[in-house]
Amino acid sequence: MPTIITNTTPFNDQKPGTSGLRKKVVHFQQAHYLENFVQSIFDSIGDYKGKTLVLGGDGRYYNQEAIQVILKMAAANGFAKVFVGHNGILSTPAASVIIRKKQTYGGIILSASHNPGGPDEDFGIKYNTQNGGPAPEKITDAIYARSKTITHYTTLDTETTIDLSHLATHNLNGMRIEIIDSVSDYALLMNELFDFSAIKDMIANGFTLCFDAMHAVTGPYATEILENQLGAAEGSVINGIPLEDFGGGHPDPNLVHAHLLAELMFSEQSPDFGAASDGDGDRNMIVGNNIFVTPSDSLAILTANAEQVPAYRGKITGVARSMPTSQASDQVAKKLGINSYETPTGWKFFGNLMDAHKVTLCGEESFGTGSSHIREKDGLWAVLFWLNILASRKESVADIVHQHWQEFGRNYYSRHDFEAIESDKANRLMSGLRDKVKTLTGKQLGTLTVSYSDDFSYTDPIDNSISEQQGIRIGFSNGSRIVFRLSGTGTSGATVRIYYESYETDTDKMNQDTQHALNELINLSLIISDLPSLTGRTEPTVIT
Ligand code: VG1
Ligand code: CO
Repeated sequence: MPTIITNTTPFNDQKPGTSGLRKKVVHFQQAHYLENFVQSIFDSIGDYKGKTLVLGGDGRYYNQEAIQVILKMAAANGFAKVFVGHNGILSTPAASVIIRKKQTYGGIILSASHNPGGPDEDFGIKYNTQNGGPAPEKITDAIYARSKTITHYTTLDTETTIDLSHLATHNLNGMRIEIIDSVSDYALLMNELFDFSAIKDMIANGFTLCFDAMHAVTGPYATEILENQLGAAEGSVINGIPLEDFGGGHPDPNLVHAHLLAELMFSEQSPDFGAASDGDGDRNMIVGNNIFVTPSDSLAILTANAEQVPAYRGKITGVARSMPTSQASDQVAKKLGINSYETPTGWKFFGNLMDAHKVTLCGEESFGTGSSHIREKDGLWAVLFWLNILASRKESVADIVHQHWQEFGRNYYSRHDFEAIESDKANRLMSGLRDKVKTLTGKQLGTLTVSYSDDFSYTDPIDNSISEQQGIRIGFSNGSRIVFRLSGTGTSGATVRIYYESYETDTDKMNQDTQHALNELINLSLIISDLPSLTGRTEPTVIT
């Protein structure tokens, strides 16, 4: 029988960040903490009684326990049905596929994405709505408000544990639970979008690849699609078994954290193509033999080559990028005569544009690319899009990238992260910048002239909602930019992110070292922000 639990401290004390609530596992393990947040979600999403939910996570530590808690609460709160991924596993994009395909009311995804996992590391929870995308700010704000005042939650008074390890159906106090295959609906959709037979032929003719699943959620998805369906040699997927602590690694697909793959791709033994994905499978890194493709370039290249892919041929209405993402995709949109949008960081801002058919492709500099096939970014989808282009153009990754720069110009791009900075110092840095940008426009800084400077504010073109203070932008008359913002996904201290971009159309200057090409902007950013004196740091923690 449903019971109501009262006196439920501790409450959530933090506004959910860029994608959901993320905290240390021990924080979630406090009595009532997870329950309070789940009840806050239920209390903020409208009339869910008798409806269906999707539930799964990236397999990190505490995934299984949290699923049992949520199932009992969903039953006690009156949901009719829950689809749960086999063994509790669902990648973020697969959850989005299933919400859309089964037309459920929404879904709960358990993940802290690229953050490390394990008893001393991070856990997270996010809610997706019936379009399959992250809840918009209106809902996340309501969840947060509720989580601060909640006084009770409803759950079942039972010790029952649902077996997640078999594909079966269960009845929990009148609610139906269906344990479903985590991979099949997703793999089927990928088959519909891409020319699998062309990719299969390319692989059969000797094309080699390496996919690093980083012991995170994409292992089973990549093994099924790349090895079983497309015929890549066994062992092409490395670190393919999901582990609760991701093998002790940081499941973030970049050259720093996926260093084994990076070393391979820049060695004599390099396969033709390399890729990696993150904790929950929504990010991707693309690497060719001796060449790393920046995520911003990747978005631009996919857009420029969409004609090569059956499902996208003649169907691209526009492309959207998050504000800190380089302007490479803007160049392509201009040439193709399609829409282009600049949104705040976080996938939730793309949902309205895709629902309204204003854009087809979306991307972020943080290794996120996706399309309107779902409402989340999608790591393996980006890998398959690249493989489809390679199969169709029959050129190498390096050739395709170099030709792209020749045609559209090259946007040198880098992000410098300063991690674990005391929050008050980081806030002081940002408020100082907020004041400074008011007077920078028109000023000469070194060899550069500031053409605009502001704290980015976004008005959603569909629902007119306004999101303010989304990052400091300083744009220069030659197309270069510096962007400053604070991370919304960390769990200890603050992370200051500084993004640099410069635009080069001179073909003789297109093969410089990136950090060298951005040197003037890097020095300037430290002067403008006073970062060294405010934080005591001079070197970033991570450069991507
Ligand atoms: C980071 C990225 C952002 C991305 C977000 C969620 O956010 O910069 O582009 O949308 O992570 O990605 P922040 O606020 O730390 O910069 V994921 O793969 O964690 O869903
Ligand atoms: Co992710």
